[in-house]
Amino acid sequence: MLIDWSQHIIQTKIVYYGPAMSGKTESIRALFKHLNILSRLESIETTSGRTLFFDYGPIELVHGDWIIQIHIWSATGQDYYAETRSTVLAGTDGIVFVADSNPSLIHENLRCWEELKGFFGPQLSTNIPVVFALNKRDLWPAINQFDFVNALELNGTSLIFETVATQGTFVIEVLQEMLRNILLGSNLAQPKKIGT
Ligand SMILES: Nc1nc2c(ncn2[C@@H]2O[C@H](COP(=O)(O)OP(=O)(O)OP(=O)(O)O)[C@@H](O)[C@H]2O)c(=O)[nH]1
Ligand SMILES: [Mg+2]
Repeated sequence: MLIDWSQHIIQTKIVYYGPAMSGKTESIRALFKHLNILSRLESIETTSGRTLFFDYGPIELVHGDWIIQIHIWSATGQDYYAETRSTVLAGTDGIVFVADSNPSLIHENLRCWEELKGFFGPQLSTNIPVVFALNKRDLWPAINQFDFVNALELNGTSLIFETVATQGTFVIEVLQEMLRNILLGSNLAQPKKIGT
């Protein structure tokens, strides 16, 4: 995170991470759509609409006399492009882990979580805030939070939101929680309102 104390500008980077097709791009799209800045989102996709390398878009919000510039990225979940993921993660201040709620995909979620811990070490959540978006809650069956926490061996303080990216459900709340955690670590006050 970059803090310019003279201009009162904070720059921060957030990466949406998770297994293939869990809804990372859809979550970011819902976010930018909600903020009416969808045109700012750049996606590098395959011809079939899968993320080839990343999605990227900037969000700017005002909090008091501070300007917060948030750089939002998503990594591709496809293993074919796995080596691009560490590049996208470089220098991130926070991670939104977008998990698929389908119980049959719990091993994909776990594998991806282990991969992430492999990049940052077992102390990942202590060093970098992680917010979980347990996505696709509109589909059945959907894993319950208790089983999800157990399978990934998360602790009881993990921040988990049940999202439906295609409907924009809880995607703003996920970002707010992420920002709150990033900014708390920087000793700056919490943002209360998201806007452009
Ligand atoms: N029903 C439902 N479908 C969803 C939801 N979120 C995403 N999808 C669909 O799931 C598919 C994959 O979503 P993406 O956002 O492209 O997934 P991704 O995680 O970016 O995938 P990769 O970039 O390939 O790793 C798309 O068809 C989405 O429309 C959700 O909450 N509910
Ligand atoms: Mg994607």
